[in-house]
Amino acid sequence: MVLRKLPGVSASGMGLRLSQKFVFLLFLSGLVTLCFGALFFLPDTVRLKRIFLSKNENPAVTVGSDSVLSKKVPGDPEHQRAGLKVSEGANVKPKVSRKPSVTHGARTVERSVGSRAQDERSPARAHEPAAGDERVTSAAHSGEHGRAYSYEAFKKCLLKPALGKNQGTPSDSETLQRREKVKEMMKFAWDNYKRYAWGQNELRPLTRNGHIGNMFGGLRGASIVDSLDTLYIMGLMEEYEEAKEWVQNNLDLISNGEASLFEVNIRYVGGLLSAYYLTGAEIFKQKVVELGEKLLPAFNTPTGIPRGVINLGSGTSWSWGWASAGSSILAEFGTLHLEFIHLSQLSGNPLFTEKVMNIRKLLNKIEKPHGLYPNFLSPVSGNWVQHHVSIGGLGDSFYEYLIKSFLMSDKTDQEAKKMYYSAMEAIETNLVQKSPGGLTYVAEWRGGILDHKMGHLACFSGGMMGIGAEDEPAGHKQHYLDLAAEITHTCHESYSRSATKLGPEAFRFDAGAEATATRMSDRYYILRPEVIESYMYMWRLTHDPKYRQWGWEAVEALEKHCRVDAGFSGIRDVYASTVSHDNMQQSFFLSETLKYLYLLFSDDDLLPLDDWVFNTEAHPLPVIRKRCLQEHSNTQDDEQTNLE
Ligand code: DMJ
Repeated sequence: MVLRKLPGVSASGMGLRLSQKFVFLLFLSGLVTLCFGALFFLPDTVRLKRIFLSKNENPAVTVGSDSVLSKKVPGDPEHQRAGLKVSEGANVKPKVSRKPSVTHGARTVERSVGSRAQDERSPARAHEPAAGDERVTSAAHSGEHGRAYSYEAFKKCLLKPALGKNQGTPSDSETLQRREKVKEMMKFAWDNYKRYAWGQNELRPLTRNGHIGNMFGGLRGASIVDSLDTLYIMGLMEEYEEAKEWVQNNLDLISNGEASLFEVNIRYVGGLLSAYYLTGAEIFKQKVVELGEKLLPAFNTPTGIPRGVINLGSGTSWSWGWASAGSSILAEFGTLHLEFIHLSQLSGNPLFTEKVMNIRKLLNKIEKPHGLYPNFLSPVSGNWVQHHVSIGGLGDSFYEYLIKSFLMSDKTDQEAKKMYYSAMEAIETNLVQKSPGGLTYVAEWRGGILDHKMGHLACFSGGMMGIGAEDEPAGHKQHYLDLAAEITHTCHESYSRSATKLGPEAFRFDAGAEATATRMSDRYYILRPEVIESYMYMWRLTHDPKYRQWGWEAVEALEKHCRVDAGFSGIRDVYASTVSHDNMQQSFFLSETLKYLYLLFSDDDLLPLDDWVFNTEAHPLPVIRKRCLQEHSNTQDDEQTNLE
């Protein structure tokens, strides 16, 4: 209908005067307010009320945690907005409190050897109170967010049985014997932990006692949680049952200690998640969701980039003292994605996914020098703090989680894929080098200047580039496979050039060095897995027997130099034929090193790579096949309804 403007009649075409229109609008807005107000008096069960009011019933101001780039607050602490605790009950107005960050003096904490990302633990605090979030309590507890997770549906969506046709038992006797040897090493490491350090975090095999450390915020039993899946896949069922029972009865999550968000995530969250997916035991699901919720306050920063350290009791978080200008570490906040996506899956709570997608969004948008991702980022401004780039410590598992996010999403997460391949391109252009002796290595980059060093931690990248080769967009699959093989070869060289046949913490390619450590402080080996991890992936991808051979050399070296009377220990100098032990059996030795060795000597159908993705602590997490899961859950719902 075309409205014609008549003389003396207002443009509305309704034939009303301005004053009449005003009265009419007043009446209309009064009516709307009245109707909306009436909703509050309806009983909770009325659908209309739930539709209009549910979201805001318990308003939580999640300052920073949900903020995205547009909400970025300048670096001035005055601008850091504090999150709010939500009062119980509906319609309680949130109080907005502004609190500048408080920087405390650095405290001396023990040297950490457990992380690619962290070499020192002396956190200086920058407090920001935990923000309340109306969605923190998950469906696993409240049943508010979607239907309960269906383990049955998950099992149906796997392409193959998790443990293979025959637990991955290899048919040739030599490989079988080697696999049995690795299993014996696991049992030996476990038995000694159990005997001398049960319930503590790690075993000190020389002094025959336990170690608690300060990475896990008062949580105990790191070796137990880290070992659950390894024991299970090796068929050490009695030991697995002991471990499960300990989790059930003794894993106390009510802790008030200061934890590394990264370490708790990769070891505890990762360990419990994979134990749940492999066994279906509800206790693991319950514990992991509860623990996941305790980590959420770390994201309450102006950008939503979490800080490195969190008090699991109060939710207060702060940055590592050694990280320049209160920055967060790329390999720490970039290594949460896999676990947090699964936390949302299991709990039905989308908050976990939102937190990591926010990190992704920021990293995708931010300008990158030469396409590279520096290792330090301010959680306040969302800007890079220093231009140090490394595929080893501080950066490493961020890249790993990009490609694995893509694989774990059943290859639907295109953003992760794109970011991964552009990062690889930038790394290849700027960091990948060939030594005079023909060894390919990945150097580090400090504001445009190359540091010709590769850390043991960086040796995981052979395996990573290998699994990434398949989906390389420009059809350069073989190129990436070759690069992966060359890097793995270089890392093997770092082992074979030492007296012990174990590799140093870092090796160099300058001043005449070729894959050897030049500094005393780089000569140690602490039972790390990365080189063996790459052998395992390269074996699966190529079936070149040299990878099994190299793995076996590592077993022999571990047995000869690291096995002591009461467990396995790291060594201080890989070039000394008379070794000095560091008296520590790291939990990742049980979780990663021995697991990767066991898989190396197993058939490929034990944890097949088209169904499982390993987190950075070697905990297998299943590929999420959304449509399939939905279909099977629907079928289950229908069956349920038919029964009723
Ligand atoms: C493990 O905890 C993980 O692999 C982490 O990503 C890096 N450091 C150790 C093993 O070296």
